[in-house]
Amino acid sequence: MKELSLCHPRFQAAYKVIPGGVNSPVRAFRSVDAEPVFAASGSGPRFRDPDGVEYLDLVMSWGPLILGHAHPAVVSAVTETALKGTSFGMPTEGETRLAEKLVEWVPCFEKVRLVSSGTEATMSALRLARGFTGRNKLIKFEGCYHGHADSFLIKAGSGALTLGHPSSPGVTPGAAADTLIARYNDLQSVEDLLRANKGEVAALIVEPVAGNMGVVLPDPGFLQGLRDLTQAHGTVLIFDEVITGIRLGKGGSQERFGVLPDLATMGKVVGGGLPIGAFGGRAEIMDMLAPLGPVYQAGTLSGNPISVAAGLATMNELERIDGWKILEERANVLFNGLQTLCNERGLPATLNRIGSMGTLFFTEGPVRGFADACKGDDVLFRKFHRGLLERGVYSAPSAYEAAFVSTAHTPADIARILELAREVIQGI
Ligand code: KE4
Repeated sequence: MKELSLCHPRFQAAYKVIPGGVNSPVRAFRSVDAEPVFAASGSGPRFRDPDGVEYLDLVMSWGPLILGHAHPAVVSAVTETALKGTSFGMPTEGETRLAEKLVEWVPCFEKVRLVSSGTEATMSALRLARGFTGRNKLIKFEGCYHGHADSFLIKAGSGALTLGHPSSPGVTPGAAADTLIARYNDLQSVEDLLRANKGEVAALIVEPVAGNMGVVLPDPGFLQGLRDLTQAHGTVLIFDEVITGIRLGKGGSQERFGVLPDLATMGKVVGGGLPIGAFGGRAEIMDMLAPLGPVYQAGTLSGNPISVAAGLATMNELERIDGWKILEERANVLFNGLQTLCNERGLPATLNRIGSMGTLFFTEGPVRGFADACKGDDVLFRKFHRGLLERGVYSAPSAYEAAFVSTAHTPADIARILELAREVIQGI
């Protein structure tokens, strides 16, 4: 059993100079009454903390590490590229190659622009939709998270929800007034907002598979319903595929569910663990972007050669090994196993999953939206999280996040995780 630190000097040192000791709030372990685990090195499905303690990782940097930590193909691409320079502020051919691959893989991408984070991708896509339509308002869904730009921090998910501030102070009333909130899997709530704000809604942004209230799947017909409603109202439909892009397949959710948005945003896997974001869609809309059009968007490190190399290496390797087949097989065993263990123990538990992402909610199902997700038993969640952590399995320190399987998680690793989870669940 791992001795969890209560006030480790390394956390004290971080806490003195970094707010909360972390550079992103969801890492803070605040909702699980513990101090964050520090990482020192990673390899495959595992990482070690600075004391050399090893963990099996089910967070995988919140999604980017679909091939596992320090995959040789990614490390060599990064190393070779860095030796030739790290940034130029000029076009490079690698950016063209990554853009070409994204346009080839992602159904709605006629053109794509690379940026440095998912937040940059979503905020830029929203500005573009507003510029294209000449409208101001945005519809988002309660519990969905699209990064930390002002317009999105209204009833947001992920860390904002975890820490109890789904609507952040500092967002002006003006910004907040332009953000309308609908309920996930409730088309009527969307239609009501579109009718009440006729001709004023520039964009509707949705996680086609929600990952930030925990994993919540779209009901059959929900995404197509959004497509039809936004089409009828001249509203730009944005799929936020920062989590699902590439992870759910070459074409992400739009391919899996056969629904074509006007724009889509990506991040995480596209950079293979390096800082990246991307947004793309119909050329008619994308060509509104400077320098072609009047909608301004820019970035010193946009299309950074090293992030691009890591992303290309990741996508090429996934294609070479048919990574999605491996992910599906391994995730099936893990997620079905966890549900079975909870059922055998008689715990109220619902495991929502698609492909290699999933969330165990400690509540009776179905979990179809934000209100359901919030019914999860917090005490059970904390016991489960801590029990796994003490046994060397690192899962998300928040009930509103996803577990991610990588191609590096072998069948033996999955079996080991289930063996340890059985111990925890039997002890709850
Ligand atoms: P980033 O700016 O963190 O690269 O991406 C923002 C973002 C946008 N859209 C979706 C659907 C996202 O899930 C995210 C970021 N995800 C969170 C975890 N679910 C990042 C982890 C963190 O905030 O530290």
